[in-house]
Amino acid sequence: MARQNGLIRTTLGLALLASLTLLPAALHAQAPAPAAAGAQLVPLPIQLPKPMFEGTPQNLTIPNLQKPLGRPRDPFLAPAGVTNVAKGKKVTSSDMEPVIGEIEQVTDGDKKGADGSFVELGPGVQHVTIDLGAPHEVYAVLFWHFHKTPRVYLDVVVQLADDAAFKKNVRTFFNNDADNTIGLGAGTDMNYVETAEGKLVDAKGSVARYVRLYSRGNNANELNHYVEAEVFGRPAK
Ligand SMILES: [Ca+2]
Ligand SMILES: [Ca+2]
Repeated sequence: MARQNGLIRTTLGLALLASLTLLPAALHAQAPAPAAAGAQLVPLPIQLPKPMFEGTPQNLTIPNLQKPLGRPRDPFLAPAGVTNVAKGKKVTSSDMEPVIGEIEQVTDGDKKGADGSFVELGPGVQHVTIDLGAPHEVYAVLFWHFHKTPRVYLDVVVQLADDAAFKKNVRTFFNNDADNTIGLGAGTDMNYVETAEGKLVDAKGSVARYVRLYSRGNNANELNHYVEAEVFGRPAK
């Protein structure tokens, strides 16, 4: 009986803990975004590279593929003063000896997309991790795997975390690994065609020091590429 009581206490304790854990999330969901409380919202100062191809590819047989918008992406609003805080920041990777190029090219500011402008990582699942150097409020992650020709990169996942090993406070903001090949959980986001606009992922002002991007090859080959990755944010208060 004593044992049973102990079990009940433990269960109640866990239930209480769970409700306490859920509470801030529920509050956060209802509260206006931090910026909405008086701060001025302006479009992100995004600088796009020149497009390297025109039109929309029709022959891609990729499941769950997002239809191209057919016009420029809508401006993404964030507090005034938010900039690309990833430029020149340290990048590490699951493949520190790239097939082509250097890992530093992920944040070197060159996003032109021609040969020589991207780093090529080995086949299969690979990731790159950007260290912002200190905790930042992150509003958006914008990245170009490759935009010389239309391609679809597979199992794209974007995460933020408090530590370089991605153990502490890991948050996922994009995941199109529908069948959980990578093992980070099945994602519900759509596949998309790479263009000069890059892929913009809303990170909702979350505070983090580390940003990680996963992929698992693309529709043309098993290799992984990065032209550039940008993180729009500002130092956390
Ligand atoms: Ca670059
Ligand atoms: Ca998959």
